[in-house]
Amino acid sequence: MKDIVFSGVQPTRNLHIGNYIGALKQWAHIQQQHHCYFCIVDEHAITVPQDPKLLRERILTVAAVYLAAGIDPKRSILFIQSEVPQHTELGWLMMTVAKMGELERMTQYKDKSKKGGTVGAGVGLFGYPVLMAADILLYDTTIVPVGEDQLQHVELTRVLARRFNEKFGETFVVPQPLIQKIGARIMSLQKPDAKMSKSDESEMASIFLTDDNDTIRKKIMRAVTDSTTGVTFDPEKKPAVSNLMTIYHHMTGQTMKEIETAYEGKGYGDFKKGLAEAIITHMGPVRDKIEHYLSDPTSLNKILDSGRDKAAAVAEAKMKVVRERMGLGR
Ligand code: ATP
Ligand code: LTN
Repeated sequence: MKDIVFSGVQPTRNLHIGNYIGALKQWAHIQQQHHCYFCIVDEHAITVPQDPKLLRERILTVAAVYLAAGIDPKRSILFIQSEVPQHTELGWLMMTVAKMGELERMTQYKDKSKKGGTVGAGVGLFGYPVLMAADILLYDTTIVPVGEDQLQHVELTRVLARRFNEKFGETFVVPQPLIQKIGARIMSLQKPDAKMSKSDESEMASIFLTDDNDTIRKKIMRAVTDSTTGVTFDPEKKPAVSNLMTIYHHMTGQTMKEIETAYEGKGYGDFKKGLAEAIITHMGPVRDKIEHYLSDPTSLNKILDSGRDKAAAVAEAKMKVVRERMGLGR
C-alpha cells in the first residue's frame, strides 16, 4: 500500500544544506514509492514579519529548489499553501479543537517568542502548529517527513486528529512522523550546539544552496572544530567534527567508518578541504538547476498551477466532510 506523504518548507530566507539534507533530499527519495504532496508554506512564513515583495520572490525560488533537488512534478504534487484556501479554513476550525496549554508547550513558539516576550508575540506564531496540523490532515496524510525540530508539531497533529475523531466521528487519518537518522539535525558551522537555521544572523553558520564554490570553501575552512584532534565520529565528545562528518556522509554516501579510515592520521585542514570539494561536487549541479528553473517562469508557473488544482480538489472533498461533521453552514 502506498503511503500519503505531506511536507513543507517556509519560503523564508535562503534554503541551506540543513534543509536539503534534512528535508529535500529525503523527499526526492520518498516520492519514488509514495503519493507525495510538497507544499511551499507561505502562510507559515508570515507568522514572523516578511517583506511582501521578497516573499513573492522566495516562493518561486523555493519551487525551483524543490525541482532542482529532484522533486518530480509528474510524481508529486507541488503547490503553494495560500493558493489552496482550505488550509486556512481547516486551520481555523482546528483552533477550536486545540488547547492553549498544548500550544504554550511548543518549543519553537517558546524560542521564537523569547526575544519580545509572549505578550508581544504574534497570535499567528502561537497558532502556527494548528495550521501545520491542518496542512497535514487535509490530505489523509499517513507519513510526515520532517527534521527533528518539527517532531513536536507532528505529535500535536496526532493529538488534534484523535480528539476531532472522537468528538465528531472518524474524519482524519492519524499521521506518523518520519525522521531521518543521521543528519536529522545539521548543526551550525559556527555553533555546533545550535541547529543550522535560516534565521541565523551569521552568514558563516550555514551553506546556502545558492553559495558559489569559493564561498563554500571559505565557510567550511572557517567552520569551528573540536579541541581534540582526529576525524572520528562522536557527537557527544566531538560535536563540531561529527556534524561536519554528517554533512560529508550525505554528500558522498560514505559511512562514518569509511570517512574515519580515509582521514586517519590526517588533520582537520585536510578533512575540511575534502569536505568542501564533496559539497561542491554534490551541490554544484543542484545550484545550476535552481538557476535553470528560475530562468523559465512559464514552466514553473504551469507546474504550480497544476499542483494547486490537484491539491485543492482533494482538500475541498475533505472540507465538505469536516463542515458537515461540525454542523457548519446549512
Ligand atoms: P528557521 O530555523 O529559520 O525557522 P529552518 O531552517 O528550520 O528555518 P524550515 O522551513 O523551518 O527551515 O524547515 C524546512 C525543513 O528543513 C523542515 O523539514 C525542517 O525540519 C528541516 N530543517 C531545518 N533546519 C534543519 C537542520 N539544521 N537540519 C536538518 N533539517 C533541518
Ligand atoms: N513547520 C514546518 C513547515 C511546515 C510543515 C507543514 C512540515 C508547515 N506545514 C506540514 C510538514 C508538514 C517547518 O518549519 N519546517
